[in-house]
Amino acid sequence: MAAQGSDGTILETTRARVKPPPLFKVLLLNDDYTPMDFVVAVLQSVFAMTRERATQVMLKVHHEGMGVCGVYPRDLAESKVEQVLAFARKHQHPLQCVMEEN
Ligand code: TYC
Repeated sequence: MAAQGSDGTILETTRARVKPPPLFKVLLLNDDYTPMDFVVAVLQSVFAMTRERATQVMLKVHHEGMGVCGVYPRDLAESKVEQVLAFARKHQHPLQCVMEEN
């Protein structure tokens, strides 16, 4: 908030608080049809994971139903989801990917 001083200067009476931008988790969902090695390849190419890390995440999704691929600002999360879905569609796999506010 601002107030006017007696000499006309503007005084800041409170500090401007700017919220940090919201972050979104990108989640991969399990299904019964997408091959495991395809999921590993997607995680490596879209999320820049090593083969070892991608295998861990894929197995977590396979056993637990979903898993976090990464946490990003909105635009980047939307782009990652689109890349995964486009790649899956292109290869006719039903792999699903969603984002959720953190
Ligand atoms: N459940 C799949 C299978 O047995 C593998 C899989 C893992 C699919 C992770 C999707 O997000 C996924 N072939």
